[in-house]
Amino acid sequence: MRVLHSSDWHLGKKLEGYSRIKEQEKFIENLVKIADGESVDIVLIAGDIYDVPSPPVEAEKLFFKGVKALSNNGKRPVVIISGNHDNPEKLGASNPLSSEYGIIVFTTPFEKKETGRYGNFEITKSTRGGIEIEIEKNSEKEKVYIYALPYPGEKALGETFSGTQDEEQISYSKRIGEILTNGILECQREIPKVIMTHIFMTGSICSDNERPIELGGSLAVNLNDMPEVDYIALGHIHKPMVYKDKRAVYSGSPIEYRVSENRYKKKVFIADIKGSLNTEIRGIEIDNYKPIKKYIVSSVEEGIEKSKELLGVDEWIYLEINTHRALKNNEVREIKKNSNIIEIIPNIKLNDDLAEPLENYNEENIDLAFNGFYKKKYNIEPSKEIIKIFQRLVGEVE
Ligand SMILES: [Mn+2]
Repeated sequence: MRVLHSSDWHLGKKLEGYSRIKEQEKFIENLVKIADGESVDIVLIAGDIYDVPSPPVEAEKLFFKGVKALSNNGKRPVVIISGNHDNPEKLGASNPLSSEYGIIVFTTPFEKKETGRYGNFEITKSTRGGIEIEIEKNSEKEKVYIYALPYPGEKALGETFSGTQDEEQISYSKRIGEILTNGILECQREIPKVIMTHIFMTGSICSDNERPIELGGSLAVNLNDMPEVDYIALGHIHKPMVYKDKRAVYSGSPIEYRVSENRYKKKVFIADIKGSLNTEIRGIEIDNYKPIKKYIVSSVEEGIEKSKELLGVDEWIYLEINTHRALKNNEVREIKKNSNIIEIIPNIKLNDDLAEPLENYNEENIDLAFNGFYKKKYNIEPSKEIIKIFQRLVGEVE
């Protein structure tokens, strides 16, 4: 049985206010091609479908269109869980319609699904949080048990964890391990078993030497507390990661959502599940439709040059400018003629030692004093707007 695993789509997510929907559309198109081209039997999407609880309409449209295409009109089961970014009720609202297409959305922990026909396949058995799916492949029937645990935060679980930070951490990890182990034990048949959940997991990675970044304050689950199953489809971390020993995989987000994510390739994963813990896992690299780049230049002039040089280059650009003075409005406008420059980061090295304390001046010449102070500090005359703001602050104009 061949499973396609993706997560953390964050549909509707913006970058510095700029929409990413076009890139997200391209990804979904690509994903459908992969599902068809690889003759995938089941698609798993492990949470954070949307970026915010009330996503924009274009994001919802893309989701509906995308999962319908992935389901191949009900021939291919698509199983979805909610992540910490999703509004569970909103995500599940389409269930009565989507189940006709074989799209199954788990929104809260321990949800029990109805057995029966979904699209062109059947849920032959269901438990609290688990489903046994029967599909037909090459005129033979195959079964898989999927235990789905949507984002198990304290609120969703209806449980709180207390004690010292370490104790809290340990009891959370043990509890999630217990829920997953019990969930898997509910299926007593000798069929492949799959877990999908949206958690922050810690543990060693065998495919490379990198370890997941520690997220301050987040409750994490230790890999050792996870049960042995044929595949664990994880969501939450944006970097693809494979925990070989436990056949646990973070597919990661499909497109770069921050400049820090541009150091590695984005992926989706294919798992060939043969049963008895024999699973072949491989990542498929996703095209980078519009990379996020950061350029650092050493003067305002060089910044303007760079902006011209990058005109028409399809990248999201952060331009960091090392300078001894503030940028003038016309310079900002010049740079922003390149609409791909989404943020200018002026790194101003101020002449702090030159600045005299403002209290040396009296009220009569305070404008003059401000002018002098600003000039010394930023090496340019303050603009009219800046003077106006200053005057408003000292209460001279309304
Ligand atoms: Mn998440």
